[in-house]
Amino acid sequence: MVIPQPSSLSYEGRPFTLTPDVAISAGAHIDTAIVHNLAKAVEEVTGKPPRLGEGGAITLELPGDTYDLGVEGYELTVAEGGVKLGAVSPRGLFYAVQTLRQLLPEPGTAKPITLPGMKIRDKPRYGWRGAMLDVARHFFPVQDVKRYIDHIAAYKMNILHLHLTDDQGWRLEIEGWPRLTEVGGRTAVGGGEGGFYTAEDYREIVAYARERFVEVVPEIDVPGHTNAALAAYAELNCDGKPREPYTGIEVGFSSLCLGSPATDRFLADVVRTVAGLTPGPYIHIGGDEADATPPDDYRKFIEKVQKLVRANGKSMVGWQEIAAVPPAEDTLTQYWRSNVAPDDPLATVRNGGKLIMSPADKTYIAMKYDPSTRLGFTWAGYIEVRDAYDWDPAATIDGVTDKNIVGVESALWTETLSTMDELELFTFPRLPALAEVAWSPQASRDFAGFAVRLAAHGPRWTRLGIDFHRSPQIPWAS
Ligand code: NGO
Repeated sequence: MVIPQPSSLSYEGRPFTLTPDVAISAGAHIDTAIVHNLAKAVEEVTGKPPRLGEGGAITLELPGDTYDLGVEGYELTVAEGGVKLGAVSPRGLFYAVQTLRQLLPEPGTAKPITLPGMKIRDKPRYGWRGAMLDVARHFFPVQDVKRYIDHIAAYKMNILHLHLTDDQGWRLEIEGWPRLTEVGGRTAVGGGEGGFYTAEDYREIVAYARERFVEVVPEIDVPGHTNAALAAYAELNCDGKPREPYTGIEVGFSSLCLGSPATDRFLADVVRTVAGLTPGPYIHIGGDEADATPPDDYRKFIEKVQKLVRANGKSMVGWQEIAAVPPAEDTLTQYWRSNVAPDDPLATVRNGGKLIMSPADKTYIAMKYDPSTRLGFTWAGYIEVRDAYDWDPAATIDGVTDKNIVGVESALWTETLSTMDELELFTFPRLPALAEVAWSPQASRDFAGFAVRLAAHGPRWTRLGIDFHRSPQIPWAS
C-alpha cells in the first residue's frame, strides 16, 4: 500500500509480528529526529512507546548495504526476525521510515499486527519533488505551513516552494523595508486581514522542513505580481505614486519601475535578505505574467536578477517566462503553461537549461476536481485524481526528455482557498498522485494499482483530521 510505489518490491520470506514490547536499535550516530519519527509511528499502532536500545527487532543502519541507490535511496527488509532499514544517508533512512509507517496498519484495526515478509529497494526518479504553496493570496500561519510540510514529507517530497509575494500580499519581513509587511502584508484576496512571517517565523519553518528533509524555496515574484510592494513604497512606481492595495484576482497589471535606483536598491536588499535566511541553494524570482513590463526591459531585468541571485551565492528559479533570457548553468525554469504552445521551455532546453515540470492541467491542484467542486478554478480544466496521476513528465513536451528535467512540482494557488481544511481538500488525493509521478519509475506506474493503494490511505487521513476529496475514481473502503 506504499505511495509512492517503490522502484522494486518483492514479497518473500516469513512475516514479522510486531508486539508492544518491540525495541528499536539505531546506531548512536543516527539522527534522533528520524528515530523518534519511527518510534512515534510504532507507538501509534502498539499503544506503547518502543524501547530504544540494543538487540531490537527493528534496526536502522547507516550506512546500510544499499548498493547503487544513491543519497535518497534505501532498503527495507521484513523477515520473521524483524524489520531492517538501511540507507547511505540520513535522508534515505528518513524515506525508509516513511515507507514503514505506511506498511503499518491503522491503530486498532489489526491484532496481531503482522507485516508480510518483503524486500524493498527504492530510489527516486527525480531529485526535485516539489509542492508549491501560495501564502500571498491568502496568508497561512506557521502552524499550517508545518502541517503542510508533514503532509508532503510523508510522501517523500523534498521541496516546499513558498510563493511569498504577489499583488494581494507581501508575506516576509525585509529589514530596512518595514512597510512591505506593515502595508503590503495587511491585505488578502477578498479583503481578509492578511499577515506575514517575521524572519524568526521563516527560520522556524525552514528548520522544521529541514528536519523532514524538505528544502524551502522562497519565491519573491518580480517584476509583475508586485502590487503589494507598489502600494507600500511610492518610489517603486515610475510615477512616484503609491498604488491602491489590491484584493481582487486579476493578474498581469502590476510592474516594478525597472532600471530606477529605488528598484535596484529594493531588489538588492530583498535578494540579500532572502538569501541570508535560506540555507537551501535556490531562490525563485517569479518572472511570470509580466504583461505590464515592456519585453526589452523584462529581458534586461531578468538577466540582472539572475546575476544578483548568483552573486548572493544562490541559484535562480523562475516561471517559464524567464526563458526569454539564456539561463545560467544552474538556473531552473518552471514550465506551467500547458494551455499555450510551449515555445519557452524549448528555448531554455536548447540553451542547456533544465526544467521543473508543473504543467497546469496536471499539477495545478487549485483547479476543481469536477463540476461539483465548490471552490477552485477551471481555466486549466478539471483535474481529477487520474489526470494528476496519468502522465509522463518526459513525454509532455516534444523534444524534452528526462535529461532536461529535474523534477515535478504541484502548485496550490490560493485565490479561492483560505483555510487549512480547504488546502487539504485540494491537496488530497492529488498530492500523493503527483508524488508518485515524481518518485516512481514510469514503467512501474498504472492507475488501477495506484487507486487500490490510495484507497488504503483514506482511513489514515481521516484519523489525522484531513479533509479529502472522495473521488469516484478510487475504491474507498467505506
Ligand atoms: C498562474 C499565475 C498565478 C495564478 C495561477 C492560478 C502562474 C505561474 N502565474 O500560474 O498568478 O495564481 O495561475 O490561476
